[in-house]
Amino acid sequence: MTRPQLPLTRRSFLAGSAVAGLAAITGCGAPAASGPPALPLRPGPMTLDLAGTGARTWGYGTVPGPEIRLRAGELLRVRVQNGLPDDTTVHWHGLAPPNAMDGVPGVTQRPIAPGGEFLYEFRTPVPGSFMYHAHVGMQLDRGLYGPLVVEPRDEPLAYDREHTLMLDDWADGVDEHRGHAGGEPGTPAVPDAREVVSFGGRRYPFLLVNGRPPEDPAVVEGRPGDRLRLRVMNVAADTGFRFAIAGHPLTITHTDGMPVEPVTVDALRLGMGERYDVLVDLRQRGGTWQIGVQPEGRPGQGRAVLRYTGSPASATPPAESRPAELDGRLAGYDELLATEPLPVPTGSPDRVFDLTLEGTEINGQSYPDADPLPVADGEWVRLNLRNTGAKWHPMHLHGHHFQVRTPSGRGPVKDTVAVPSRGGEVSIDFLATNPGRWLFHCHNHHHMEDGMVRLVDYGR
Ligand SMILES: [Cu+2]
Repeated sequence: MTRPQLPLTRRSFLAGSAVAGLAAITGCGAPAASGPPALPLRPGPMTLDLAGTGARTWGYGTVPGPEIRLRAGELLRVRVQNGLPDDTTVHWHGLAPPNAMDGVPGVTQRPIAPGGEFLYEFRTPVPGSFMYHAHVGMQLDRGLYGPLVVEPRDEPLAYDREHTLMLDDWADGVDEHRGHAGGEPGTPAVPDAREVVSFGGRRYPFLLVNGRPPEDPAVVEGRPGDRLRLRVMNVAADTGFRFAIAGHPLTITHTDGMPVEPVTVDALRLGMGERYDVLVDLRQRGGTWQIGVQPEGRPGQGRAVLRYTGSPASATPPAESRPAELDGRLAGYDELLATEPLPVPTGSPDRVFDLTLEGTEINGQSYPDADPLPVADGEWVRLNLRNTGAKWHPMHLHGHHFQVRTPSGRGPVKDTVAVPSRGGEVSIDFLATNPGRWLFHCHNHHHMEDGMVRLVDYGR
């Protein structure tokens, strides 16, 4: 997709907002009077080629969908033209748009009917690595997702090339006995179940990187001496991933798009909805190196490959080759230090909610039969999350960034946080500065469909 280029005056921004409000009310995406041309996004039925196996699915033309790339402060204008035989919406995961643009059917907008259109239009002041995806039922478990990158006005990092890698578990449109992800639900990867990190239990026959199975891997290319920036995003429904590159350490610079002090690790762990930006120095002389993508808590492996320019295709590692780095050093949230912490005041928060995650219930309730979490504009809000169940839950807050509370006092700023199982606790703070009704939910889509959702509600 092309990048909208027009810097807007304040006047045209306000005009655009008025149009956006109209679109939200009418649900028909009225054409804007000004601003850059809207990018078309056309969800519809399609076939995804999985190394020769055709998978009938729904997507935005390709899987992942087209990259949307803007510069900080620009106006995102996307006209969704629904070619699906079902209602749809688009959610901008990690961005904090006005509430009416958040893409949650029945909460922030009427769903877009088959054949209908909707114009999403809002400013994107905060740079980072984000995703867009459908937010109706289990549509995201198909191919209805894509990357969204907001570049800073002045890039502080130096690198030669960048690549985005979207990690996914896949079952749509394929015979479930095909594929090579392997393993039945509950098959322990290690003997002691207490040690298993599992974000879900369903069987997904394929593990994909950028829509490609291990037999036909995505290729990341660079020259010796290059520094790569990788934007690694977990868009799976039910699978947490471990990510590592054979022979190449990873330097984390951002989590969920927000900057942290650089820390070098062997591997990443990503719950569903989480993203990490890493820098990778190509210090080998050449060759083709396995990028291992291993599901947490179950067998199988997805992969991509890192190919030094000029290396022969015959040098590609076998699909099942497993980088030893997958067992190497990870960085926990405690080790990540925000370089731009939230401006939380001193003292204590205005509101504290203690939320116990039990199975797929939150404090014994399942959405929509669940109490909203009331907040008021300007408040400092704390969520204390405790997970008594056996699955890790990646909890995602719409419309806000939050700060993970860690001993350093400078924990990472994120929008999705993985709460460990069996008594795991995570505490997060956010500033209620974006009025509306916002979902707070588990990003395991099956858990979300089961009602593992609350509304953060500013009231009226
Ligand atoms: Cu969950």
